[in-house]
Amino acid sequence: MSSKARFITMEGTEGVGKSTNLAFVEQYLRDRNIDVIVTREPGGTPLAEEIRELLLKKRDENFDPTAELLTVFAARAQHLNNCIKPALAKGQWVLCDRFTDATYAYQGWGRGLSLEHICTLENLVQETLRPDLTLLLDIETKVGLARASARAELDRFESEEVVFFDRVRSGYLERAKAESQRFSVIDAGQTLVSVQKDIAASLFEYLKV
Ligand code: Z5A
Repeated sequence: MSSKARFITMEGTEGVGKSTNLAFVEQYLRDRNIDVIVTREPGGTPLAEEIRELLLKKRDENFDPTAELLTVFAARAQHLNNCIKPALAKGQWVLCDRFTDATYAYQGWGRGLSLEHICTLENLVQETLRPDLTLLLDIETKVGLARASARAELDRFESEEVVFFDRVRSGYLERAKAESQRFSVIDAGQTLVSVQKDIAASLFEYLKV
């Protein structure tokens, strides 16, 4: 395994079990003496967390989709330059709960914004930085929503219709197909034990390289 610090992201739709499995991935890496920081998007720095609150808060005024897209990338610029890049430069691995694949999936496929515009913003904000590995937890929309509905209060995204999440899921799967080297797609509809067995197998293969 090369000593280069890696940037790993975890993605998926509602109720897919990202939070649960992020902790599993962190422990898997730490058990192998990998110095890893765990962060998330939107958020990851105090200012970016404030922007996250803006994005998730339900309000009477419609959040214009283009304004939403620019706000997501504003948070990302802050997070990248103040957290992710400095950590990677110090040799720390970065495990991030969602990143730009979420923007393609939610703002692109979900809201119907131009994928070319998203690509332009991606290049502007990230320059050449892209995740090295993306674990995509995939679940049938209705099963995921049933799991997520157990949560106390739904935020602005969680209040969307089933068809919205179907589009988001399709977007993620399209991206995984187009970049199969970077993505590992995990069937998140299985029991937690089986999901984590598949994640461990995927990480094992990845760490061999
Ligand atoms: N967003 C965006 O639009 N554009 C962007 O560029 C970015 C984000 C970066 C916040 O994200 C919102 O931001 C997100 C998209 C938007 N909105 N949505 N929706 P977030 O990641 O913070 O929000 P989240 O999707 O709600 O993530 P989460 O908190 O990690 O939830 P989760 O994936 O559902 O994970 P969980 O809490 O671990 O699991 C849910 C429940 O299922 C829980 O009770 C678990 O115990 C249970 N669970 C987990 N695994 C299993 C299995 N295998 N079997 C049975 N039950 C299970």
